Formats: sequence, C-alpha cells, structure tokens
Amino acid sequence: MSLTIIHLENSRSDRLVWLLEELGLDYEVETHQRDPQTQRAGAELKKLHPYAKAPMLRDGERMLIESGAIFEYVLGRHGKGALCPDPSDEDWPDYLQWMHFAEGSAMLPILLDHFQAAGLAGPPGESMLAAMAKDGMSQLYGYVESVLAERTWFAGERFTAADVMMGWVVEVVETRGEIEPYPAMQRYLAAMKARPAYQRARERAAASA
Ligand SMILES: N[C@@H](CCC(=O)N[C@@H](CS)C(=O)NCC(=O)O)C(=O)O
Repeated sequence: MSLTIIHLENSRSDRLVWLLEELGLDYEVETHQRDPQTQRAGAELKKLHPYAKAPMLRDGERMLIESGAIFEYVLGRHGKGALCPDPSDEDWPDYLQWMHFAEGSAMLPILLDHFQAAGLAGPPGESMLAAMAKDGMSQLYGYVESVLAERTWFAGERFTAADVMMGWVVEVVETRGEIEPYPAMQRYLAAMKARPAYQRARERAAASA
C-alpha cells in the first residue's frame, strides 16, 4: 500500500490528513499552493487529474477525487472497520447522513455566502443571492447546533469518520468568526481539537507546506 494525499494549502484536504492520522495509516503528503491572485488551484493539479480539485488520493496506480468518496474508499479498503459503524448498528443512519451532509448540504450556503460577501453577486448583502445565503446559513447553524446539543459526536456517543467530514465544516464556522452564539458547536470543536490525531494532522500538513 502506498497512499499519497494531494493537499492544497488552506483547504478541505486537511481533513483527509486527519482521517489517515485517526486510522494510524502510513502516507505521504504532496502539498500544492493556490494561485495568489485567483485562489484557485494551480495548473499542476490538472496534470494529476482532469478535475483538478483537492483533496486527491493516490493509492498505487489509482487516483481518486471527492472527499466523501475518498473517505469511503480509505475506510473500506484500509480502515479495518475503524471509525465506521456497521450497517446493523443503531448509529449507522446518522453516520451516513453526516458523511454526506458535509459536502452535499453544508457547503452550499457557506460558499454562496462567501461569494456574495466577496462581491461576486453585486454589492455584498444586497442581492437575492445574499438573502438566500443568509437564510441557508441560519438554517445550517441552527440544525447543527441542535444536533450537537444532544449528542457528543455527529453519529452518537462514538467518534466516527463522519466527525472528520463534519468537523471541518464546524471549524469553518469558527474561522468565519460566527461560533460565539453556539455553545454546543464550541464544545464539539474543543473535543475535536483535543484529539491527538487531529493535532498530528495539523503538524503534518504544516510541515509539508
Ligand atoms: N466536493 C469536493 C470539493 C473539492 C473542492 O472544491 N476543493 C477545493 C479546495 S477546498 C479546490 O480544489 N479548489 C481549487 C479550485 O477550485 O481551483 C470535495 O469535497 O472533494
């Protein structure tokens, strides 16, 4: 087995480093920089995969894209059952939901709001898109807060790979400076950041920059 994470600075690929640390797997990190003007990935990512987005995972001859698919691949092929409830487990439906929610639902309002605030949809705060983004953000934050107020981790009382997918989303709330009104999200982030594998992943990603 030879796993290489294609990592883009300041991006979602942080959470793949974290997953591999949680699983205790051996891996390499190949870090790429964003274009300082456009913040897009540089041309070298296109040489690795036609879709040119991070994260990518190289496993031997195989190159994969899309965080959730990469997570399922790593867990299925190399995870030996860790961090993933069995389908017969009562936490499995929540696990599945949050694994997919992270990219399928959470990122849309966050990105809409990010782009409107950057002025890409006219003067910030004034477009229909701004109103849609604001509504979506409040729905997202309210839902996540209500779930985390009732359980320790996203799929129940056990840490799973769904927390690696969703933990990054909750960290985005903090990075945006919007976490203060949400005590459950704050509690969750503190528990997440206290995990040794999270801390090792941070050091590993920084060291390869
Ligand atoms: N849903 C995809 C999103 C991938 C994605 O948009 N990655 C960003 C980094 S956070 C990227 O590569 N941006 C550079 C670009 O679009 O040029 C996933 O989770 O893998």
